[in-house]
Amino acid sequence: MPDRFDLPAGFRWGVATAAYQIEGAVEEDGRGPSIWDTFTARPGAVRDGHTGAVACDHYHRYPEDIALMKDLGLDGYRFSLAWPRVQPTGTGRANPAGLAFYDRLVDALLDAGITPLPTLFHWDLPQALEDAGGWLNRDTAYRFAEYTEVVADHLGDRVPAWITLNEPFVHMVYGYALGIHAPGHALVLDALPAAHHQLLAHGLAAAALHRRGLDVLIANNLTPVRPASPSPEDVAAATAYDALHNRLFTDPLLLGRYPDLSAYGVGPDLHGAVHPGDLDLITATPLTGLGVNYYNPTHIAAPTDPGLPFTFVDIPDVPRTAFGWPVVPEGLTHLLLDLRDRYGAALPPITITENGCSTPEDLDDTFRIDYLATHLDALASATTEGIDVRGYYTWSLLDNFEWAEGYHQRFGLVHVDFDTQERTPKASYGWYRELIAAHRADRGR
Ligand code: IFM
Repeated sequence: MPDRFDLPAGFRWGVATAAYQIEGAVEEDGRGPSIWDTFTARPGAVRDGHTGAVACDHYHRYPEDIALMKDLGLDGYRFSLAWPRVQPTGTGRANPAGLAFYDRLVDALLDAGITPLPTLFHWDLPQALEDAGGWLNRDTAYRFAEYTEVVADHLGDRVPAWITLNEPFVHMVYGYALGIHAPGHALVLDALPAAHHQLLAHGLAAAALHRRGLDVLIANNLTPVRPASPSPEDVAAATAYDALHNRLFTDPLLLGRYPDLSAYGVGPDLHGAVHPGDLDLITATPLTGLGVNYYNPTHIAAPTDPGLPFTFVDIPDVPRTAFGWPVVPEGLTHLLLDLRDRYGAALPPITITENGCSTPEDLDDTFRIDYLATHLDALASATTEGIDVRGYYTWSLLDNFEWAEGYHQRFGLVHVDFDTQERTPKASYGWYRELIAAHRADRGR
């Protein structure tokens, strides 16, 4: 008997991936270098010196991967476009061979009955733009709008909905504040302009999509933040962390203002990055949907050193993924209820644009099935409380390049042998297929 969850009719089932994590072919057909090509070449930056040069070779094997998706019975496929494939230096004339790859991909998806849901930016900035300052440079937002126009003009006849950015919080913190991801800057709070310029880019791109009659989403990595204790110090620290992780990237979009960052000694113009009129630009095009990437909650206590106004606290007595991330499915229900409490009528319909876990390289896969089942149950609880959730895209279709962890963290429903590129569906793949079929049998498409 397949698992069943109380999710609405018309609920959309999908999987998610990203270009640099699966495509490979980094020097083919005129693709320009991205910040991840540069970063992975830096000794010690990525575990065991792994790079995305070949990754899952999806650039050549996409027909096989789409056949796997068709067999799963998916409604939608979330993937990202590599900006440096489309505009090798991040600006100017498009690279026809780069666009042709996405033509082939989109057409093959549509032939398989799968709706493409592309993300425009999933962290692989053209290196030439980084050389000009990357997301610390306001001009990158305008270059992003130009790139959006190029791809929307090219694919907008076949692709109805677009995600502008993936996890601008993670890109800012890991890429600009801590230096763990490309482009590798460790600027701590001086990274904040990279948050605003990404949001400005979202606003400009959203307007360009909207002018073409296309739907607009953003995929934010959100976490329910809880204080380690009811003490005023822990509560204040949790409020400060929540402002940085969640509100900084969602308040401007839904409320048209930045949250209070005074706990960080930062004013509302984020170190001068916010110009008059910017917040109007960010909110001018309402989101068709909010993409939520959920992995785990965060527990916070008062700071133990003077650097930042919070400290992370372990969540005790819960299972952990291979990455060491705590598994707390009910955190997803709490997160969605928090969003409704916070934004009320301003909250657009939600799509879970990522959720999944890394596991050891073991085809038994019970851990992943439990993870997905418990999170879908938590999602169903939120929908029965009236939260409008339209779909679920599990991360990820394939084991792939997990950024600073290289190929060590395996998130796929499908095992990839990175020596031979052989794909082997895991038990969770069969479970997900049955689940989708059962949902359709119960509720219709
Ligand atoms: O692999 C990443 C993805 O690129 C963004 N969200 C989280 C995933 C797992 O770490």
